[in-house]
Amino acid sequence: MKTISLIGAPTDVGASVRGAGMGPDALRVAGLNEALAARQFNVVDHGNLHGPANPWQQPVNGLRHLKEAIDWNQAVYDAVNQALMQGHIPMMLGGDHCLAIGSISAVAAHCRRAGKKLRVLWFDAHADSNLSTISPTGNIHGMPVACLMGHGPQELISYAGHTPAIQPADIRLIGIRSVDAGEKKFIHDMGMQVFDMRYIDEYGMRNVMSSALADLDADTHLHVSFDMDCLDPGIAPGVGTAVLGGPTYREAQLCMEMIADTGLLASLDLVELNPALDIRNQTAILAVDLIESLFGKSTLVRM
Ligand code: EXY
Ligand code: MN
Ligand code: MN
Ligand code: MN
Repeated sequence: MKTISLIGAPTDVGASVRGAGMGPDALRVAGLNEALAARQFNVVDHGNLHGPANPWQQPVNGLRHLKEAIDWNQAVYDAVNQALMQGHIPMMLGGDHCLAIGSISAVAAHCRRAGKKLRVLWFDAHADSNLSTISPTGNIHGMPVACLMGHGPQELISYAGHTPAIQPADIRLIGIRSVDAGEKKFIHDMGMQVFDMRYIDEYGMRNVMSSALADLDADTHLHVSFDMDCLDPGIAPGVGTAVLGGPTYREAQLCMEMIADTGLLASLDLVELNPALDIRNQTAILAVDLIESLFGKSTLVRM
């Protein structure tokens, strides 16, 4: 039986809207552990990591809370690395999306050790590809993709032991609909594949996911970094940076089911859930529902 390691990372230091630090416990209250156990996984909940409090400061040199973000990401890196070493599937429960720097750096280091290929599916309303010099906010949760690609403060780009942690060809951005001008240029310069909402509208989620999952093989480590603000705020109001016009419930379910069908999912981030802005924990309940599908629960009746 496969083991899933739940790793809570209760912080919002990467954001300027407070509340994402309560995400891990909201997911537990919504029944995450029980839902995974029902999918025939051994679930080990490591509880919540510890790190610095949110000092609630203005950005310095285009970066808000850099020191705190470094410390939290180190804690996430260590915990995810340990889970991978044990052959577990790490599930990092955020927390804001800056924490994906630590978790995906650990995954990248693992892939290098194991000689595996890496595919990261980054579900988000945002491109998270800002640099301190171009960010309109200085919020580090708007920068993890750039950091993983080697563009960011030294400490945030070097957890994996090699820089950049990942290559542009390793990642697919899905659901994007809010991109700053500087990010757009960065994405084009890097040559990343982006399935933005216009693309999803025109080609349909099935085709998008077929493309995003193309060219995987048994040697591929598939990582999903799921920002809850990817979803339409009509179904997922509990996020700090909501953007209208995201995927519907069925589109999101199709994504999860198509990923499950590959049998390659090996690590996950579930981030940006903000219980302070949620309605009766509905966004956490939705997250658990989607995670069940990601781990193989299917509504499929056809044989
Ligand atoms: N692009 C904006 C910024 O850099 O401030 C918004 C980023 C929001 C990031 C959210 C979590 O994905
Ligand atoms: Mn994000
Ligand atoms: Mn973002
Ligand atoms: Mn986002």
